[in-house]
Amino acid sequence: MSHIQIPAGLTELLQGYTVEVLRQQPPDLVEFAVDYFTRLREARAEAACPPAAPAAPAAGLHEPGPAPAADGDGDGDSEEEAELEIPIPSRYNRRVSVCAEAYNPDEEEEDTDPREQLSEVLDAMFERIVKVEEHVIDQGDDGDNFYVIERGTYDILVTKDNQTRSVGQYNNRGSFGELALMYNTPRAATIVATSEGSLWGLDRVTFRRIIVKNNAKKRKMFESFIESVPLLKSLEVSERMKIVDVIGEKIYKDGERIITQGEKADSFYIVESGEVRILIKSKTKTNKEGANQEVEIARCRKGQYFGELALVTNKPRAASAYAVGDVKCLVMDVQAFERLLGPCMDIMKRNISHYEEQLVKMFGSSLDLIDPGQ
Ligand code: 1OR
Ligand code: 1OR
Repeated sequence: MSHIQIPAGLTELLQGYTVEVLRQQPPDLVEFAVDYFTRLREARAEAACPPAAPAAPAAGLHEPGPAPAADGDGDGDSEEEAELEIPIPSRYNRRVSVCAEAYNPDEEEEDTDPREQLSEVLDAMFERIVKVEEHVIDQGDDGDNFYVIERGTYDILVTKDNQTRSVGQYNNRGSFGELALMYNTPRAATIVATSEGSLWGLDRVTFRRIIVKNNAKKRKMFESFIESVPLLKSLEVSERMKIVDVIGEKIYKDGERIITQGEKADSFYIVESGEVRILIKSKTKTNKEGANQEVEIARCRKGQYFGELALVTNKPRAASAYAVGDVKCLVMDVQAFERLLGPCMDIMKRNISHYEEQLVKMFGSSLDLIDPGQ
């Protein structure tokens, strides 16, 4: 067995150089190496003595920093930005450079079969058992792993201006720790277990190889649709691209229930294709079985959203949603909703204030509906 120790950072350093060589195909490798490592040293020197601003955490607080591929031209390569980017100083100052890991999907090898990708991910995943109060992630640290929750509850804490506050929780589902890996930023929040728990971790390298590559594909797939969604018009292009990074797509068959009135909410939906009916239970109208009948109150079509009300008001779902014909929806979890849709909150709140007016218009003053808040 060899006892030679690989110095910390060597692999990243050489990978970074190699990736840049592959990206830029320079004619003279030595010349390029001199330039590359000089740039790296300059960036590191700047990172080591940051401007007056406090240490790293603030940098990645609200939003992940500039994403390597979030250049808005949609092709996922951001040559200029990537090269100019100076790494955000981390507590340990280990990150070599942002450009070192800039990702260019166009230069990737052949597409691998999704099943192969899946088995690669599963092979790479490791279980991590956590105790109560254990910090899984500390804000400001470098990103090492991405985590999927198997079980347990976790607090999301954010420190800003020396004040730490809880900004949300994970309850036995969801995943976290993707931001630092996707955007090469320090950890944007602290994640603390509030119960015993179990997580599946995926290392940074595998995460980036598989997930970031898929994100690049997702950008190609959903970019133009996301650009067309009226709600998101007020966002910057780069903000819309971050939405593409976090969304998932769900498909529903005719009549399938997407949201159930009265249930706890954890997702937000945008109709990608097809139509969605919004139904609310009537207090007095009952069906043969004596159950409260539902009445239709709205329809959502392509580009429209639903499921925001419960997330904004922190109440159970006010109504149910059903697919009319085959429906595709883009789905976002509550954490991403809060993190990325802040700028659209005014529009959503304005529309929510119209719900009540419309309700009275539709049903007059005889509101025999089951209180949506229940
Ligand atoms: P990460 O790699 O930065 C911390 O490590 C993780 O916490 C982060 O990835 C996300 O997966 C997760 N802001 C930033 N990160 C969040 C947030 C969040 N929520 C979960 N994470 N906000 C809270 C939204 C409910 C915004 C706070 C201002
Ligand atoms: P949610 O998270 O409460 C049900 O889940 C969704 O139906 C809700 O978010 C809205 O996105 C959507 N009142 C309440 N929810 C409505 C309404 C609505 N319309 C659509 N949703 N009214 C609409 C009137 C046109 C008022 C009648 C109760």
